[in-house]
Formats: sequence, structure tokens, C-alpha cells
Amino acid sequence: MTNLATKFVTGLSPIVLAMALSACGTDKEQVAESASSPIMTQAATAVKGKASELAPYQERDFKDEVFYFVLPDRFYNADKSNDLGAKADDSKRALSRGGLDVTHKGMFHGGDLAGLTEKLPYLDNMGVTAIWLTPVLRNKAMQAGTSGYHGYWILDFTEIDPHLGSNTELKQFIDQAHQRNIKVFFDIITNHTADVIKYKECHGDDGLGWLVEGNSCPFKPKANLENDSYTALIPAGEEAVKYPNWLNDIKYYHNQGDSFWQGESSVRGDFSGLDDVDTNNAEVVDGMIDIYKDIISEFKPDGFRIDTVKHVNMEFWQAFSPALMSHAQAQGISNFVMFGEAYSFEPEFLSQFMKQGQLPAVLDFALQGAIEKALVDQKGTDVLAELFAQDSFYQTDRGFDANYLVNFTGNHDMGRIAGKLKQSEHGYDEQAMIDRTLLAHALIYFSRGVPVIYYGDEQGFVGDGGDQDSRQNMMPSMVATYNDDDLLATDKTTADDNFDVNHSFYQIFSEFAALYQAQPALRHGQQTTLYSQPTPGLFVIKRDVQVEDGKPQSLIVAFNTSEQAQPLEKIAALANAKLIYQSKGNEAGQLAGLSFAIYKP
Ligand SMILES: [Ca+2]
Ligand SMILES: [Ca+2]
Ligand SMILES: [Ca+2]
Ligand SMILES: [Ca+2]
Repeated sequence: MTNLATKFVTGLSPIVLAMALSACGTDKEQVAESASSPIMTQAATAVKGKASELAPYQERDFKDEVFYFVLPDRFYNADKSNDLGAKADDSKRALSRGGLDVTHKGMFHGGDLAGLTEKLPYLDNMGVTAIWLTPVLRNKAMQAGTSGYHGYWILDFTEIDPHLGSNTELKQFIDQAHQRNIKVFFDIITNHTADVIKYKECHGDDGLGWLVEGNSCPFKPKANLENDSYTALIPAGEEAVKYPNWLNDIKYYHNQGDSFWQGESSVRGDFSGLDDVDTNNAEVVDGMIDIYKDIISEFKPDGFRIDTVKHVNMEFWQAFSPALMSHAQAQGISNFVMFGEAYSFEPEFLSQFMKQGQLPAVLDFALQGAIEKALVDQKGTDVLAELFAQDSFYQTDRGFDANYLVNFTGNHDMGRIAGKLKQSEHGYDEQAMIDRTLLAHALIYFSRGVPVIYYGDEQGFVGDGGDQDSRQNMMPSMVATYNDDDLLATDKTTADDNFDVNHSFYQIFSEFAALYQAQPALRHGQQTTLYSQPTPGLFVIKRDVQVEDGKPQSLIVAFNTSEQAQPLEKIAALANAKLIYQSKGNEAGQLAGLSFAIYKP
């Protein structure tokens, strides 16, 4: 271990370093024995797990990745010249100009692709091996008083938003990431475009106002459309603002008004006015397939995260998924993976997009929900056992299974796990929030599935809630409601630069990454629950894998969600197990409160 070890033991939340045996080449027995002392500062060998030490990205398995999910606008502004988006004299892109207000949480803040490129070493050193960007395609800059800084309001599916940079700059970013052996994943949308189409009945004959109370257009069911439908129109001057051109024809949209998120409206309704594409139309299916084939051909990303998959009909995915997967293969991206976002906490519901929809993976909202119940709401660890007991739902006949699920603790819509702890009725103090946030992250790294760090979590970001409140700046922020937050494990605020490689979370996450990369069982192992309980306390899992030389590797990971130390004697499999890692110092035969440890049985 380099100087990392000493940083840990002096940090706010000391991590005890009985460093991963295969990473160190240290004698196994010696590591296990010395690990029984509470805090170790032993000199071990260098930390492994950086992308450059892994298999080449072209060959590397999806299950080997540590993801970092980032909103480029909120990350780092390396090019002030693009802060307003399109140039003032660029009439073709007029709707993609403006929206900058660094004091407003719902406006552009200036971050860009050049900033991401500049900060690649920061991500690399944390053990990030794959970067997932919010959508980067050209947006409508303003809708209903806020801006498209998040990227989900696309006008042009062929070029990069001018606030973020150019197509060339995106290629340069990907090239630089690939040179570090880091993968790049795009966030794509097929469900909707920006809000351009209006309804006469809601917005008047010119489409520019609101005739309806509450500023929403009630959903009109398909069965009644002959008698009761909206008259869709495009306001003057906006008839040709979308690219490719077919997207400007209102016949390719559902035009049934706003979704109320249930029944037919969930698939055919507008997402708060965003034009809902008629994904039931065969020409639209082909058009969307062509759009994203072209994106793959032009930029050669390593995969896609797909937005709002439950708001698109399943038949669409059955055509789209295989077409894109085979196109990526044909482009030489043999390990291309797509994972869908379906906001649901039910494994059976989520799994249908992998099984019927033929997507390789989905974001594991159900795991996020179980982690929140266990660590924020203080439910028993049975909630975790019950969740993992449903993993067989994800078994597909194409080789994809629960090990491909994408694990996260919070996100840009629901907010951060630290924010949820802050708002909890349990009134957690800072140390409790630190311990619980770190344990939540240990659960996403060391349970089956692929971990995602939500940008800023590694700097102790908290946030007042979800959506705009959870999209703080890494660069110095001027948003008052961000800057009044008490960040975890640091005296800094979001008004400061927060690319702090000495933040204890940054260092601990890099340690997690090193452990993850050192142990095949933690990335590929089949998971079985050994112990859970109806109250906060122990949750113990076993991960079993056949490594390449045919030898089985098994590891046991024990988590303690209680504030009190727990005796391990009831876990029979741990009787003669050797300790590989523990996040806190332990008394013999115990696991400290809000900590975890990894053992070799
Ligand atoms: Ca900029
Ligand atoms: Ca609309
Ligand atoms: Ca839809
Ligand atoms: Ca605040």
C-alpha cells in the first residue's frame, strides 16, 4: 500500500487495510492474522484497480466496470466560449442558444466536454472504468422557464449540444478516455423529443399560451380519439427545428396529451409536454434504430443507458435492442451493452425489459429501494434478502442475468442517499450519515451487479431533495441552496472547487474499486444469502465464481446495518474464514456497527 493507507487511518472514517490478497501478492495467512488488529498501517503493495491495469476496454466484460454517472453541465467548465450554446448568428440552432444562469439550479452552468476531458485523471485515480454521461445531443435550450442543461430535451439527434462542445470534441473526449482504458456510455432517449408540438385545445391557435387551468393537457385515451382528440400543431417558425427531418411530422407522435403515469397514458402520454414519439409506428421504429445506429457508427461508444424504457411499448424494444446490439458488433464493439431505466422497485417488472425487451441490463431501482429501506429507514436486513431472492427473474436465455444489473444508491431524479439520510425522521448526525453513505456504497460495489457512483457522492455531496436539488456543481457553485448544504466529511461547501482527491470518500471509493478488481468473485460471483434478520444488523452473502483456470473462488461479505457491533458466531461459514478486508476495526468475533468485512471461507 502506498501512502493511501496512512491517509485512511487519519481520515474521518478510517478504513482498515487488510488489503486484497490477490492485489498484493502478500501471504494470505499473514494478511488474515495481522488484520485482526484494529487499525493497520502495514506497508502493502500498490493499489490495483485503475482502468489502465485491467483488460483492454475492447475486450473487458461489462461486469468488470466501475461506473461514474455525470451531468457534464455541472462538472467542469473548461471552455467559457460555449457557455451560451449556439452562436448568436446561427439561425439553424437558434433554439439551442442561451439558458445560462449560474445562480439558478434549473439553468445551464457552463460545464462541458472539454471539462470532462480535463478531469479524466481525477476519475481514473478513483478507479472509475466507465463514464455514463447524461444526454449530450442538441437540446432546446429553454422550456417553461428552465433550461435543457440535463440533456433530456433533444431537438437534434445528429449533433452535440453547443453548450457541451462539438461532435469533434465528443470524439476527442472518447479518445482520451479510451487511451486511459476507460469506457464511455451515452444516455439515449427514444420516448420523446423536446416540447415543440402544441395542442390548439390547450395552447391556443398559435400554440404559444395556455388555455387550460394548471398548465397541463389532460390525457385522451386512444379508444375515444375519433370523438375526442387534440389538434396538434407546431408554432410558426418551429416547423423544421428537429433533426432528422421526419421528426418534424406530427403524424409520428401520439398527440394524446400529458401522461398521468398510469395505464395507457404511461406509454402514449407526453412527459410534461415533451412530444411523445409514436413508437408503435413501424416507420418510427426504423427511424429511431437508424438514428442510434448512426450515433454508434460516428462515435463508437461502449454502450447506452436508455431513458424511460417503461414509457415505450415493449414491441419497440424487441426490434430496437437486437438491431442496435448487432450493429455495434458489426462496428467492432463486441462488448457493447445497453441498460434501461425503468422506474420501478419490482424485480419482476424490471426484468421484463431484459427478457421480453431483450435489453442486456436494467438499472436496479429495486436494489436502491432495499438499500434505502435498510440504511435510511432502519428496516431489517431481510429487505435485502427478499430483494436478492428474486434475482432469478433476471435470468435470460442470452447469457444476461442479475450480475449485469446496474447498482446505484441514488441519482439525478430521486436524489442522493446522503440527501435521503439528511431528510430522514431519524435525525442522523454527520458521523451516522458518513457511515451509512459508505455502507450503502459498499452494498452496490460488493453485491451482484455493476456499481455506479453518482458524481459528487465521492465529495460528500448531500442535496435538499431530488431532481434540480441533487444536481450540484463539482466546480465552484453560485447556487445558494446548494452552497448552504453541510457536505459530509469535509469543511468545504459546493461554493468551493470539489475535485478533492484527499476527500475520504474519494479515497475509500478507490479502495472499493481496488478490492472489486482484485477479486473475481466480487464481480462475477453467483450470490447466495447466508444470513439476514428482521431488524437492523447482519446481512451476509456468499459470492461463488469459477475463475478461468477452473478453480472455484468463494468470498463471504458481511454487512452490519446496526449501530451496534454484532457477533459473527451465528454465521457458521465464517468459522474458519480468513479476513480479507474490514471497513472498521473489530473486536475478535464481531463486526463493528455500520461496517462491513470480506472473508475467504
Ligand atoms: Ca463551457
Ligand atoms: Ca409538446
Ligand atoms: Ca411514450
Ligand atoms: Ca441546501
